[in-house]
Amino acid sequence: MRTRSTPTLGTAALAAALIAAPLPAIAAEADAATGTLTVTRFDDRYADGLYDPSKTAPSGDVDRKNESAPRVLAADGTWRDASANGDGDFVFEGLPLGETEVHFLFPNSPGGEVFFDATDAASAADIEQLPVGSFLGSPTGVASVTVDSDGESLLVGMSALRLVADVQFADGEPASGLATVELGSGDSWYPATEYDFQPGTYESFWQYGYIRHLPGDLGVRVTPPAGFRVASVTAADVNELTVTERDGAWYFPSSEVLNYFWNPTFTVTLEELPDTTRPTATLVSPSTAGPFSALDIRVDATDDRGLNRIVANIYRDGVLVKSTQSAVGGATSGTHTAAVVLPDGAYTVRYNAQDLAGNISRTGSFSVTVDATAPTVTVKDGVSFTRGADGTYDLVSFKLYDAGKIDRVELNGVAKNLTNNAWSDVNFVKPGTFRAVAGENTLVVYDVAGNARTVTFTLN
Ligand SMILES: [Ca+2]
Ligand SMILES: [Ca+2]
Ligand SMILES: [Ca+2]
Ligand SMILES: [Ca+2]
Repeated sequence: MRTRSTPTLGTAALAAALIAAPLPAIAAEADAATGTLTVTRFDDRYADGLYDPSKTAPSGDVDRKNESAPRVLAADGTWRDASANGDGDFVFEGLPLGETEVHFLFPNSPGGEVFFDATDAASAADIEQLPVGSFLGSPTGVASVTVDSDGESLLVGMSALRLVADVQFADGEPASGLATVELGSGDSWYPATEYDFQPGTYESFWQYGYIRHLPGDLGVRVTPPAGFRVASVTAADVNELTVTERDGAWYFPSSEVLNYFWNPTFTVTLEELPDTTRPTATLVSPSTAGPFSALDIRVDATDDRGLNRIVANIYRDGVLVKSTQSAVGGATSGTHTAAVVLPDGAYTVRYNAQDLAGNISRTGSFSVTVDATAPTVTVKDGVSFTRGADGTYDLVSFKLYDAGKIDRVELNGVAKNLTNNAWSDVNFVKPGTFRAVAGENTLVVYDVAGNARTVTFTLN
């Protein structure tokens, strides 16, 4: 809690004020028309921008007239002085007509308070902040009044409200380094800067220190970082304050603030925007239709926020025969692999990925063939093809068969590529042809899927 200090008017300034007193020559002009200006100033302790001592602030305080004398710069360029009368008002009589300035020295100068013109105001929306002027070098709030012979009255209030915004993420972590946090009062928004010593806490400053706010609706608005939105805004001092939203900003009425020099705090909570972007899933393997002796499945996936799982399901004739998946645990990229053994046949691999929000990627589909059966090799009959029997031959020919197609053979380690066909042949093998040798020979027959059948035989 602070106490209000007296105006910072030093001895030298007082002396200067006396020297600047009205000049007798001007005051004595015989028929000059003059006017009277009555000034009332008040501390807006029930902070509604109006002078109404019948209303009580949460602290128990009420509006109170302030008897620190304003200084009047009359239309003739002279400074005028008046003491508070019995009602606590200042009556300046005999003022020359015309534009007149009324200066209010800051109790905690400069800028420790804000002055506002509440003359004829029906609500805080009608008050107007006084610009900063100067009385003998000291900053003042300065009101301008046109004095006429009917007399004028001026009602000026003083407030010292501060405003702070604590901005945090939903997990309570401070939202540090935000580009745009603004605190508002009157018709103004003030960019707020973050305290070095308190991350996530923002306040508005001007050349004289903290911005002091006009009574009325006190507001905050925040531009959340990309991917976030404002989840909630609350405000409190020692009590919870009533916050309402309009036009993307949040306000509470200053009349709820404990006292007119208090420092209420907004708490702005940011949350991540919902994840509406689905993952992408890519089939890395198989990359051809096969046939494969076994399926090596690999699906890679990515998501903007985090993956839950990657799935690859295998169908045969539209019926699910095998389901495989990997949990990813929230990483933004992941890989699912599965080695699947299946009966021979034609299959469809259907694959996708799901993110943590439940969005599912486009489901990909890929057709493959499984062939886990090795080729069959039979010795051909007929004397022109084969001479000999039971694994020992002068000449031998082989008939090769594979439903998934014969690809190639190796005879004694030497490869011979064959046109890929279900049926194929290796004919007229005898020592000296096709690397065949007298004695033991080894024939390995491969199908397209890589399955191999090995046959050993002896040539005479
Ligand atoms: Ca008030
Ligand atoms: Ca997503
Ligand atoms: Ca086969
Ligand atoms: Ca081939």
